[in-house]
Amino acid sequence: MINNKVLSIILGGGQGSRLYPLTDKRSKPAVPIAGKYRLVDIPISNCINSDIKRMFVLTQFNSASLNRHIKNTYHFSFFSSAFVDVLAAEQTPKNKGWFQGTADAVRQSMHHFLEHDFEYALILSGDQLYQMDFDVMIDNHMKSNAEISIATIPVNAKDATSFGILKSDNQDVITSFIEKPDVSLLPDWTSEVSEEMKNSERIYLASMGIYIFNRDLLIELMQDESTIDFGKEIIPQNIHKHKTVSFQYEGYWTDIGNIDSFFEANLGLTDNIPKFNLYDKMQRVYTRARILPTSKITNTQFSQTVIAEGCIIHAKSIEKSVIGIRSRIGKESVIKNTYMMGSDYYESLEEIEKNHISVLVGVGQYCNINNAILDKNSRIGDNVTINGGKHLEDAETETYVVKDGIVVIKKGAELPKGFTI
Ligand code: ADQ
Ligand code: ADP
Repeated sequence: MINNKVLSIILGGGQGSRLYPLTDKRSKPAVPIAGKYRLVDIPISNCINSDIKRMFVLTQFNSASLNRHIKNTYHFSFFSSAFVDVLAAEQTPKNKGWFQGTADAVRQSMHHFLEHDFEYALILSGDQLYQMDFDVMIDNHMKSNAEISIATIPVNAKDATSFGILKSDNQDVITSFIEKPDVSLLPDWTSEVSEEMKNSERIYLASMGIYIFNRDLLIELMQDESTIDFGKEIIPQNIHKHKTVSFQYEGYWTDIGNIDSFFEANLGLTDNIPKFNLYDKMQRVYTRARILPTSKITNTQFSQTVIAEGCIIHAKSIEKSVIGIRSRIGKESVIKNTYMMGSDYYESLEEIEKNHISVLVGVGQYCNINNAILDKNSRIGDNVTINGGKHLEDAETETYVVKDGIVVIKKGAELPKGFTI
């Protein structure tokens, strides 16, 4: 029952626009992933699977879809102390209404946390794909008498510059830490890692942005208003003052903070043996039970495709794609390397007629779509071609954005018949 002593704090995203335009009309934790989930389902499910059932999600703004999702998904028994609460940045005379950074987000929400009994605060990022048992990490934190624990993972030189990199002694006590080191500094930051990691050149120990703090220490550290971020200030300033331990993890873990990594993580689910296992009985990923009908498919050739419930598909072929809930795809369309998020609703024949809707929600007939993300409720007319790839330069129009060669059709956008990208 140690987990009654743990309160989980999920950092739901800053002002940053790295996932734009997916975060244009919703807060980051509400971004749909893997066809039927939302980003926030990942840390919440990891907590539930680790028997941690008191969670706060900190977000810059309370989008309707985030609140609806949390309210409709995470129902706990009347007799349980479990909850998932969304805390949005509040405007007060002292601040302008945004969380300035991760530590500032925790500081501004501290009064909510302190209403609860807990001994350890587990601080998690909201934009990572992984399945981790926090129980083991908490146990390790207690056994090693640490005041702070950081979950760490070996990474290669290419990735090392985007993370906090650290070194630890043979007791796993962290002795030095540098946030996002310049490539020229890397030779000084290698660590002893397992043979397997060494063979794949993962010789730098990166912070996964997953922290455990003892309650009293967190209260003390949050009193210094000059600290904005955990990675930039709190961790480097405190490793020598308070026992900080590295908890090394070697399973699958990926940061999905930008369009490129988000796209790759989603399409990765179509691999023969995906690194992120949605079929694991013990590590379930929870989401809203929508009670959707089964998917109906006519004349479509599928390969390496993941498809959610409630779809109506007449496409010619779909390859290496993730097709989200309630997706509708017309005949003779060819879809490849695409994440189609699906739709929030079905349009009835009466509605289509009454509202003179010419481009229906979903993908029309004779379309050709490659290297794209189609956000929810988008309307792709007949004979549309979207050919994403490195040949395209970054761009933005009213209906779509091109980032790193990936074409992102905005939520609810309409591409007329014959449109070509
Ligand atoms: P980054 O991921 O670059 O590095 P940051 O941008 O601070 O750090 O984001 C951490 C998490 O907090 C993300 O989930 C983000 O969405 C969220 N977040 C950011 N600003 C926020 C705010 N103002 N309010 C609420 N949530 C916010 C961090 C560490 C590195 C570590 C990597 C691992 O600083 O040391 O290696 O995470 O991914
Ligand atoms: P989900 O969790 O299924 O992804 P959301 O919680 O974002 O979806 O919203 C789903 C709800 O959105 C549906 O139950 C539906 O009531 C509503 N909705 C949104 N837009 C429309 C629309 N244009 N017409 C009908 N219903 C809509």
